[in-house]
Amino acid sequence: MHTPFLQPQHPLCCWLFCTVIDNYGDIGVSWRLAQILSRELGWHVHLWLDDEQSLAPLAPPLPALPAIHQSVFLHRWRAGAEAEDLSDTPAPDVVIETFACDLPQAVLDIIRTQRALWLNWEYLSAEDWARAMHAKPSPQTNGVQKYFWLMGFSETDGGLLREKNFDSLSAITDMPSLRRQLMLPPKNLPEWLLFGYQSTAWARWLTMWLQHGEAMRLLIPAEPVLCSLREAGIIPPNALLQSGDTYILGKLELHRLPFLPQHDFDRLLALCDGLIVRGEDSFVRAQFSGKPFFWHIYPQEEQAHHEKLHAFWLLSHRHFEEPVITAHRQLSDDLNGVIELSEHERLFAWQTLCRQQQSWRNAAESWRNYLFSQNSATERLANFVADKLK
Ligand code: TRH
Repeated sequence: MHTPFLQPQHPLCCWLFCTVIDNYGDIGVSWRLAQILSRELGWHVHLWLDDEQSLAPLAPPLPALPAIHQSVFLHRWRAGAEAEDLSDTPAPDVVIETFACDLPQAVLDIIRTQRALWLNWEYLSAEDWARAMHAKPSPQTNGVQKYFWLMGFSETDGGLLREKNFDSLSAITDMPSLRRQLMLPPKNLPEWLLFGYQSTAWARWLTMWLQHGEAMRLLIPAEPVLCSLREAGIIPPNALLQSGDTYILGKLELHRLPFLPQHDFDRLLALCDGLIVRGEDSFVRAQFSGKPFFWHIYPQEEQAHHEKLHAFWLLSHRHFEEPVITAHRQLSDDLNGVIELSEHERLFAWQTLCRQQQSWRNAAESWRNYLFSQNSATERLANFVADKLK
């Protein structure tokens, strides 16, 4: 159920700090959050980055820092050590550290003296503990409370980052030009996006698709999947090195995609018939697309990601029917190394999903509609901040 969100009398100033661990997820979530806070809530957003090069492919062309870029003020910092431009930046009403990054002492002092609202924007999880921790305060050594913000999939957690104009962001108004941007030929085959991590599972899944025997175009935007296929000897070392390259394997057409700016990413998902996504942000966007998808989850120590994977699908599978649930769960576990199916089991599960593809599509749409019936993360945040700062 949507509840209206509260607008403050004057634009709030928000300081946002991001540490890039690896890949595009940390910066991808921080950038999306910064953009929505600025464009939709009208906040003045200052984002400190420790690795601006990771933002460059998501938001080109990136100017030299400090700079205002696409309505966000960008600055440099080194986690735990120093943040540039502090004295030239208006004092914050709200400070958000994404994924528990380590703020420098000068910033901690400003939070205390300004009595800024301080949040730790955590990784997304469907697990019960995440819902229980959401919006809970944790007292810090500088005498200030820090609140946990835990995004999630229900009414009682931190919600998901979703733009008000999601429909126009994802709408394909000019298909030929989008396909040109993606260096793709005209559509004549079912197309699946493969955006995942390095894994031996890719070779097994290619074998599965070859055995299935139906023509498919596999769209591959990043190196890890290709590295895995080269290492397994499925494709030669010199295949698919450049964007736009194609490699034919039986009835499969493998296509190397260029990396798109983040505001075009939803259109790529909308163009596909099915998706394999990873990490956090692409995982959420796949859900918003309403397309059949698998989640290649970010691997954690001691296989902690297996529980996270299962917690999500347990929730989402409530919108699915048998036999799609069983086939989908088996393949998801196989892709993520929870189990290893035999060739026969894997093929059988895929064929089940193909036979039931309408049911699978309906389930994906139903899950999307359930998510869209809720307030977004930033609508919830606006209410939380209005309440805490009153
Ligand atoms: O890149 P990711 O794997 O990122 C992460 C990090 O590894 C992080 O450390 C980890 O904690 C986290 O996952 C769970 O996956 P993610 O989150 O999906 O981020 C990818 C971003 O890249 C997302 O914002 C979409 C964007 N993107 C584009 O903008 N254009 C593209 O062409 C592609 C393929 C992706």
